[in-house]
Amino acid sequence: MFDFIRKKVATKDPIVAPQTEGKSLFATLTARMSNKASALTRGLRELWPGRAIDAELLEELETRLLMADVGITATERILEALRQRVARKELADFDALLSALHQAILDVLTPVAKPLTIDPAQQPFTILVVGVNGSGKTTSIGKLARLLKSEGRSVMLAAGDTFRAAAVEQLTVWGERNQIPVISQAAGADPAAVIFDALGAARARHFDVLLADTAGRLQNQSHLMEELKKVKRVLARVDPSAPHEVLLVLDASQGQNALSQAQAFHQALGVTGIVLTKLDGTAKGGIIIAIAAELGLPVRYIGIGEAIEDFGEFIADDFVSSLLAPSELAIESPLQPKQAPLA
Ligand SMILES: Nc1nc2c(ncn2[C@@H]2O[C@H](COP(=O)(O)OP(=O)(O)O)[C@@H](O)[C@H]2O)c(=O)[nH]1
Ligand SMILES: [Mg+2]
Repeated sequence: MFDFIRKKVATKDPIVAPQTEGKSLFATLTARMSNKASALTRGLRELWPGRAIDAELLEELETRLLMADVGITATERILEALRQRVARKELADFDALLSALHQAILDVLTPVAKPLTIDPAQQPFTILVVGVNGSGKTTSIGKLARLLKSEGRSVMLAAGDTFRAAAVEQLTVWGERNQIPVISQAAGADPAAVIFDALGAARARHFDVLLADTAGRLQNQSHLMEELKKVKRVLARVDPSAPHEVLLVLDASQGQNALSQAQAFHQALGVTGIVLTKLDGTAKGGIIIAIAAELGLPVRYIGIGEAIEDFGEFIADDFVSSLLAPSELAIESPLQPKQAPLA
């Protein structure tokens, strides 16, 4: 609990060393995810005291996977793997089932757990950030900028969401927090022009990375996709290899909706990487398994809260551990009875 408060206070100061990066990012995620009522395995062990792993238990698990938005394709793959192991009598007890489940999910996620590599030959390495309104684009840009800066790279931001004045302001605030330049124009300006100018400026000033923010909502979806395609074309005019990454930001709590967004953006723009945000606020983290099984797009980063350090690379094994963690690990949950200190 105090650890949690300390983290919250620390976020006021962006210069403070990251506290939730690497392993501990997933420890935080475990705590935040297992607060959610529909954790995949909650209560399952108690429902099955001393019983063999049978078809009924597998069916219950199947229902829970579907409810956690794992989707039909991935759920079938996972269940098939488990059924085979039950048939081979490899799963003697509940713990064996859990570790088989862990492995089966990992088999789906491992191929997509590909961190973003910034090619230094591409200068600036241009990342076009796309996604629907509210998915967490601007916030993720702020967090990613800090991560890249902490790795010693110079970063510039482009305020390509010109649809709302507040969007430019929000990005400017992230630029100030990270002490990095933001290229912007007035609201209503042509986003392609803003991002074109930014690429020119980042090139001239030898920046390592350019992160371009975009709008998530226009008159309708085809307007949005046309605008984003134009941004891509214009970038390629400055540098034929740009953008080097089309990073799609998805809100995990959107469940199956996130999957259809991924399909639409991928079809229009050729998405090369995914950021999955708001894993802290949902019991539906399973959507990433569905996306992995359906689209196979690389998952680069995850967002696990609003604070600047609540962000990091996607590590499949750690993610599965968070997803399957027993609820007792929900140490930060205010719903958990406080433990008396050991005297
Ligand atoms: N809980 C939580 N909130 C997030 C996360 N990422 C972004 N948000 C919040 O989601 C809201 C929308 O984010 P924003 O970056 O403005 O979305 P955009 O419209 O795609 O640019 C803001 O209130 C963010 O603080 C996350 O990983 N967890
Ligand atoms: Mg935004």
